[in-house]
Amino acid sequence: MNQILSVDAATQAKFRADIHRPVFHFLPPMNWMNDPNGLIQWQGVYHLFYQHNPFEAKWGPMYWGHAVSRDLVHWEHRPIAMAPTPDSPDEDGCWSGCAVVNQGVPTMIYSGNRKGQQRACLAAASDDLDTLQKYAGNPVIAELPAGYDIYQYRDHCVWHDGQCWNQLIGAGIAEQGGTVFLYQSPDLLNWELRGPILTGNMNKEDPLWSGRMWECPDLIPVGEKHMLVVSAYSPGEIIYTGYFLGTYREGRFTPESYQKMDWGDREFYAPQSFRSEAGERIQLGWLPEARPVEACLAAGWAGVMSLPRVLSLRGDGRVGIRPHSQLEGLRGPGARWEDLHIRSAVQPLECAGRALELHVVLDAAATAQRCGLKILAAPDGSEETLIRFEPRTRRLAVIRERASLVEGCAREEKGGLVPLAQGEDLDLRIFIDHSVVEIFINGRETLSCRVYPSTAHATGVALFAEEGECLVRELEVWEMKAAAPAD
Ligand code: DQQ
Repeated sequence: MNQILSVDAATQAKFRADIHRPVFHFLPPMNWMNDPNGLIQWQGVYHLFYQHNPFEAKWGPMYWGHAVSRDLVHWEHRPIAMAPTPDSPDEDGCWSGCAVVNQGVPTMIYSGNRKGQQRACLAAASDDLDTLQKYAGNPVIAELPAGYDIYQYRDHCVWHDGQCWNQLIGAGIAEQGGTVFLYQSPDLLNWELRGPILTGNMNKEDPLWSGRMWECPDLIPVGEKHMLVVSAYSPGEIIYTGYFLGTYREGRFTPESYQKMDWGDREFYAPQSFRSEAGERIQLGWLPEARPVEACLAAGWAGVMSLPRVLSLRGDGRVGIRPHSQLEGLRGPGARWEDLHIRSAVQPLECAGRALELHVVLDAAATAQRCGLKILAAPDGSEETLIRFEPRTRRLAVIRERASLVEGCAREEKGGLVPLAQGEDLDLRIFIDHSVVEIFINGRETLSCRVYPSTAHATGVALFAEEGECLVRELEVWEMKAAAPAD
């Protein structure tokens, strides 16, 4: 498996004709992808590794796919970087992990999967990161934490604090809930358990149920605070990714708040972040499919990477999330409108497409009961996705009831309450990429989900207002250029 997956001409043609396959989001040459892994910028080059089943468009034996980029937008596929080794701790899969630089050597810490048990393993990278050499002494942590009734245990977040290496591992404690264990080490090889930095409560629904275990923990310094990002998991089911905002000190995380990382729930999962050489905190997440497995197998691909997001702590003490500025380089021809008054009507716009960026500024004090945009809309209304705002309640949602005529695609709405300040407009940046809709809401929240319109002409965009009026102060639309490298 030391070659780049070659995609035959017939499959390439099939992918080009596939109206659901994104063109400016990253995805592997073919077959299955899930979590981003080993994110790092090394000697100027961004490296994205990812959970990959190279054999089929469904989850299975996990390999590490690999791609490189100079701008986080145009990615070049590299050979598969890691495969399971028979009779070893990762014989059944190389599961998720992260990258650090150890004495000048980029090094991966990942979960080796053997007979349903995951253990921390190490692999050192060549200078171009194309080759990952597994440590002969794997696993580096052989036993589960003693004294805890562990329900699942895997995934890694590692950093050096100037004195020693710190490693977080996600887990669940039976009858309690998700937890994150802290270990420390002088050399990445010998680890000592320090204990949980935070444990959830699976019997608590408020403010959100946080699942039975936490996958893919990520501790992120933002300003003078920390985000602790965890992906909530329940037996056999991914639920959503949440984050605690609080402070991390001496092995304890003290949360001040907890909320969803993205309102798409399971449709944005297992994100990982890294610090770029320019000092930005960049996060990528997995956008799973929301259609039946059979549809993925027939399509020959499954799983998309989110756009690169920049995280920060804003002046108002909240987390800021914005699309990386490099994405602006993908903008093609555009159009701009100002002060559009929509009165209990649908106003089609002279723009259409499956690869678009829209920027909408809407007066949040509209009298309409519901207003917003229709996208991926067929002229006869048989298929359409609504991005709908209710000024009275401030709820923003993506309505997928009629997004697709195809059976089995997700139809439930995704949404949340936009925490707008007095007099603040609703400000949306919306990225549409075939089956992906990614929305950045007032630079603070995101909503990502998948839609699968089936008709070739379901490309329309319209503004609408129901039972009243709304004012769109500003609307900008750009056609987005394809960023995917030629397969
Ligand atoms: N995916 C990996 C695990 C991780 C899960 C396996 C999250 O390491 O917990 O493919 O999606």
